[in-house]
Amino acid sequence: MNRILLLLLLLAPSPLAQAQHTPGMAIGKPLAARSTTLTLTGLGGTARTLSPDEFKALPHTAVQVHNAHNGKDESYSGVLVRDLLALVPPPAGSKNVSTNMQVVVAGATDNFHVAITLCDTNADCRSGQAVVADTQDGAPIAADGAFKLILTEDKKPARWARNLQSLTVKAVSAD
Ligand SMILES: Nc1nc2c(c(=O)[nH]1)N[C@H]1C(S)=C(S)[C@@H](COP(=O)(O)O)O[C@H]1N2
Ligand SMILES: [Mo]
Repeated sequence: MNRILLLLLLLAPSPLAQAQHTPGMAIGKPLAARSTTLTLTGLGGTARTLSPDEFKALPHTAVQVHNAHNGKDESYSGVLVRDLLALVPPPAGSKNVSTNMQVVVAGATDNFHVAITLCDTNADCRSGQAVVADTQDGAPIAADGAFKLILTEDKKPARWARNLQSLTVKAVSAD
């Protein structure tokens, strides 16, 4: 009798085993918390944190991309990084920094970071677009977080950031 009970206990799915198989969790990707807010920080430290609802209210752009990583064509809608950075302008009277020497560091919840340049965000400089997407195929982005950085026309999605939670403008120096 006790043996049967023990057997049943061993066969019963443990909470730990269930946690390892949460539906929607991508296999093969490291565990990352789902991003739920986006913090924008401009030169000089002006900062603003947007909730998904505040983000949704901003003008959106639709993009069609080929994801070379999974071989699929994907459609996203989101806000141009350029428009987001316009929400955190440098304080009046701050030192002028050449646009060539400003980078935008995108941060994700799993501590993935990628730096893009202001040229990457500027339609007058680069034909590809830099967009923070909040929907994919018309639905809120699920497993990849509330926000995902997409750079169209990159050959690989290596600069795309899932679970994006911050965009920080930084001035870099030549030495
Ligand atoms: N948050 C986060 N985003 C990330 C990464 C990561 O490790 N963490 N890896 C990057 C790299 S190197 C690639 S190739 C693509 C892979 O995206 P996918 O697994 O969604 O196809 O995501 C990019 N974005
Ligand atoms: Mo990659």
